[in-house]
Amino acid sequence: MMDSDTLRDQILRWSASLVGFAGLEGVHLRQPTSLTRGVAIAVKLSDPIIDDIRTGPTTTYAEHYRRVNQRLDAIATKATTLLLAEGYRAVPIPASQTVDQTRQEGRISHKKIATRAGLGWIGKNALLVTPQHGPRVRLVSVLTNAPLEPAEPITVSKCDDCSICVYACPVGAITGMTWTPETSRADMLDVASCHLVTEKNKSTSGAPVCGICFSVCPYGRKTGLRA
Ligand code: B12
Repeated sequence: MMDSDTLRDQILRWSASLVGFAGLEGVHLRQPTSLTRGVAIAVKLSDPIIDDIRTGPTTTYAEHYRRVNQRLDAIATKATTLLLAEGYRAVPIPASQTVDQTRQEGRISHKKIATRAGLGWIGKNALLVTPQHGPRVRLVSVLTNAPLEPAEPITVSKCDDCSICVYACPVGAITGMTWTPETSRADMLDVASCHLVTEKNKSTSGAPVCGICFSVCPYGRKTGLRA
């Protein structure tokens, strides 16, 4: 029998920064599943690397992005192996995989699993913002039928009147709308403009990244932290 604390402690020992368990009953996912729990795993990004993102992504950030994705996928694979060995079903969702290019969607939204797992809220920048590290985290998820204790979902944004990310976006892709679980991504973000700029950055930085909207967030910065 895999209890929640044992699994959380093990995943943290694999050097994850945050772990939470989401109850998936009644939650709409792009790819429907009979699995009832989502394990949300976050790895914190390096502050000096993120602080260096000013007018656009650096090659160091692009490399960090790749390495952190590899680390997240390795942690998710290990957690899956552990759950399978205990007799449960488990499916790792890749950190960074777009399965629908037209709609720009992954198989499952890590951000949705993460808010349901109590890790944070969706900021005006349309990213998961955690109390501990702001939006300076990357995410991965594992779906399972293990009877893990689900967290209290987070449903309220703490961005308040802050709009720093809205003004910082180089292509004006962020609308500034305050998130609730009913807010659609399209209400918050012009995905086409954001996608265009991340693709353009591939040729200069080496990866489809930007990062300005999470670099400027006061919740992640060591100076001027709001909470
Ligand atoms: C496709 C994709 C993109 C596309 C589209 C962006 C987007 N926001 O969807 C493009 C190329 C533009 C992009 C850009 C970026 N991306 Co991207 N991207 C993805 C990917 C692969 C899929 C996203 C997806 O399926 N979206 C579908 C929509 C419907 O869902 P969503 O946007 O995830 O979340 C909405 C809903 O879930 C809802 N919601 C949240 N909780 C709940 C709860 C309930 C009950 C309900 C009903 C709804 C709800 O709120 C959100 C906003 O409306 C994910 C990885 C993944 N599998 O999740 C990474 C991911 C979202 N990207 C990420 C990042 C960091 C970026 C960039 C900063 C680029 C970079 N790395 O430098 C930019 C920032 C864009 C931005 N401000 O949002 C991170 C976000 C980390 C974080 N702290 O949140 C992710 C999670 C990758 C990862 N492994 O960490 N990305």
